Amino acid sequence: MSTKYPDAPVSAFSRRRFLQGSAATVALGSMPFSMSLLSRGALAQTGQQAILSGSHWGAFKGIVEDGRAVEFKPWAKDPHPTPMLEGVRDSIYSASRIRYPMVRRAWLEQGPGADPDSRGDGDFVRVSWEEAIDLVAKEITRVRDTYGQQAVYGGSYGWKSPGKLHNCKTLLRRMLNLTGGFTSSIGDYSTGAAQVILPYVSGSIEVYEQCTTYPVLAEHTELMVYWGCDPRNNSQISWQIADHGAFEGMESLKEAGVDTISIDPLLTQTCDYLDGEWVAPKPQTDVPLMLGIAHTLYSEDLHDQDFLDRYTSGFDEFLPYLTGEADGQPKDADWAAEICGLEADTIRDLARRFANNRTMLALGYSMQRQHHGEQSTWMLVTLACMLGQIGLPGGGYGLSYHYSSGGAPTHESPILKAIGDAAGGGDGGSVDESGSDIMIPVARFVETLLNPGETMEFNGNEIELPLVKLAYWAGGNPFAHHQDRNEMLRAWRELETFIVHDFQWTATARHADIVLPTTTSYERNDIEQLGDYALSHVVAMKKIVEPQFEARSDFDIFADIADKMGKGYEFTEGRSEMDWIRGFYEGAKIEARAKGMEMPVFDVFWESNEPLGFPLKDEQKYFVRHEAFREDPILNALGTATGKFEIYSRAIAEYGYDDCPPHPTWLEPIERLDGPTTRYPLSIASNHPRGRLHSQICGTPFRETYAVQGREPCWLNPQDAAERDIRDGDVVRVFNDRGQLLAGAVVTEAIMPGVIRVQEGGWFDPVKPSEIGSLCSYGDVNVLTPGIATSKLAQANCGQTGVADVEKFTDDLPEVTVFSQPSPRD
Ligand code: PGD
Ligand code: PGD
Ligand code: 6MO
Repeated sequence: MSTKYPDAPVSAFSRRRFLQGSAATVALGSMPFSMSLLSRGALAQTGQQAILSGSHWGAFKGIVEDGRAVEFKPWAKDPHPTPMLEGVRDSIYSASRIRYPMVRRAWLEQGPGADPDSRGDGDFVRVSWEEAIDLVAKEITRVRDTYGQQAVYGGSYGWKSPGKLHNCKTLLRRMLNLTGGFTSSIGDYSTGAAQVILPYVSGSIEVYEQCTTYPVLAEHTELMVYWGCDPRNNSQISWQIADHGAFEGMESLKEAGVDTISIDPLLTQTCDYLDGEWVAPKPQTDVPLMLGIAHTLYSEDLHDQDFLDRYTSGFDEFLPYLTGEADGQPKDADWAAEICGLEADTIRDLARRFANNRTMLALGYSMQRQHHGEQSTWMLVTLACMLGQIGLPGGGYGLSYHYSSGGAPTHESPILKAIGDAAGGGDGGSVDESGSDIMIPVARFVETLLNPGETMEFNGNEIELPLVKLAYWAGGNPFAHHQDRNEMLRAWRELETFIVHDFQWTATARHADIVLPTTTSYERNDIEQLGDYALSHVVAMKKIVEPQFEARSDFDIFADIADKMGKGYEFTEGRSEMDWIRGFYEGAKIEARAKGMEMPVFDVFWESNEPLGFPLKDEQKYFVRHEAFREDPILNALGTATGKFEIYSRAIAEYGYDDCPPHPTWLEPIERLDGPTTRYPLSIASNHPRGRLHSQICGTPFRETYAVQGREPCWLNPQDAAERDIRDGDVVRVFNDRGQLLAGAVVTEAIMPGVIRVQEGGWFDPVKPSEIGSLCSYGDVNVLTPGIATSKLAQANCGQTGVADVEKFTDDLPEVTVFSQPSPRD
């Protein structure tokens, strides 16, 4: 078995557990300014500089020698730095760096839309910045004039880098808003189904809101259930600068001896760390499992009827479905066991233990990124309602324990302002002539390209899909994040122009017509907060090195494009990079003063080279989600129609969607392990990677810490490997009707039989780029996943749905070419 970090299977796997069969706050006023200046002085003697900055991976000091970043040293107070920081530094110098503005040859020589099949074949022509800016401005104008403003798509979904100024997606929308309208997107790929269903169920989106904090869990929780939830993996990163507070939180659970169960087809790092019990249901069958638990609670009178009466509505409408009175099928443990592959006794045992302990149900996002993904989130909340512990210390449910260190206590800090997208302030905004928003559900862009003019149902509304001819991406990597890559390639042919800003030659950049090289965060100045929930510090994100090659910041690029279109001043407001940063800080300083805190003047903060810390109040340290609602459900009513948790939704009933009934329901997905009509034997878990943030830093040498024969790893159980004569380290072909990829086998007991794991975010590297269905030689899992929507309610992505088969690859191994500079293929 492979033992490499960080993709090696968790260490202490034990069959016994397989049940299938201090980010100490720097208080205001005690900031070590003088110390940090001293240490910089000491470094200066060695010819080095240590420069503070921050990233999705945490705060760090960039060690610079002769103008080159030689190391990113984690901030001394980071409680659990991620080894990925090494790859983050490498992203500045990687071989996949985009060096110059480039234009696809056919587009440049023959005009927009020419030879769309040659996208991805690497035949680019270098142009000057002046020419590039001119081409972009003229092309946006041409498309708007020819087809209307909706033909420009600026939804540009995806991650980016933190920072309140250099937010490339906001800057793109700012430029497009100021110069005329565009089609935008709504929702995201992370929680697309949950964030739409939850407002009906609990009255807010919840997925990005604070959970009951760890100090409360450590004191009160008796049973912590991680359900498709692996914070030790997923909290390595954050949307803002990662604080890694979840690691301290998990440490406190371990010290307190809290019992842990992990319900997951994989033995997670969290389960391993907490020495938890591993319960492995078949993927995509959590709704039957939850129903089986709910049925046991009800039939054994373990449910909390008082809670249901006082704090919920619609249980009576759900009950006939649960008991089988409505359809003749009781959703009992025996029924559930048949579907999810666990023993019925295991299911009954889970129900009893949930009810007899102070239990926290921590749900990850993966299972709402599945066909009918709305149902699992809804059913989990229903289960928590039946247990009746919501709003009690250490009980109930939490939806962000795995994400950006949810559960790490929130500090008393001001909110930093950020640059805006100028919506409503420009010539068009993302509105059409009638004044209504043009927005498509974010995961439905391919469908939009293929079906302009058609009507789509979405969350109780009907949307007419716009005709789109130009797509503009700055931040995000759609040729990694979107599903069904081959259908996507077909749809892309409808575009006349595809413009991409990035700093690395991702598959997206390779499939673009115009590619503009941007700086990494480490080549510009910015400012950001530490921790999405903790909000414990403000961090100066200082420029560490000069821009490489001809890279420019998105801010400067968009300012020039706006200027070409007569809106340069409106874009920059006449302010420089440092003017904006200083302005955000000054805004926070005013807010802090109103809260009784004094922040240092900007120059002192900037020069200190240390994050600026804020205090933690007791009431925030010991925060209990939904406590106020529990105390007084009338005064603190939830934002739902009834003010209570809705187990039955009248609004959803009125929509009449066949794929989203008005109470949580088990609906067969299009395919799953052992599903009734499923054609392939293995379920694909496309988990979020251990050694990357999605596709980011895949293009750096850090990849070598997990790649197998230079390819993305494919985990499989020894049983499945033996049946196929596959050994650890072999190159395998993973395939289904939608596509095929090569990967390197990691044979491990840490994954249940019948399931394989190919992490999302591997760079798409088609052996024959112009051929749809071509073999991906590195291992982009989204050549295999379906592009369908979760349901008409959310229209979200189903990246965690999919089945395939695996075989040993014995042909000549094609080269992996995606990590070097593009060049024309034969
Ligand atoms: P990233 O690799 O983070 O993936 O998909 P997303 O597109 O967000 O892409 C960010 C890109 O922005 C990178 O190419 C990076 O270089 C670039 N970038 C970073 N900083 C800057 C900058 O300052 N300027 C510019 N111009 N570019 C910058 C993630 C998405 O994938 C998400 S969030 C989820 S949750 C989904 N998960 C799954 C899944 O579980 N399973 C499957 N099969 N598919 C998924 N796709 C989704
Ligand atoms: P995943 O890795 O997709 O993470 O957070 P999310 O919770 O969606 O899946 C979590 C767990 O669910 C995995 O252990 C997986 O085996 C399990 N699982 C998959 N299918 C099923 C199922 O059907 N049933 C059950 N019970 N379990 C299942 C994603 C979150 O992570 C998001 S949205 C983003 S944008 C961030 N991305 C990254 C990242 O790319 N890399 C790292 N290291 N960390 C991240 N954190 C964030
Ligand atoms: Mo996400």
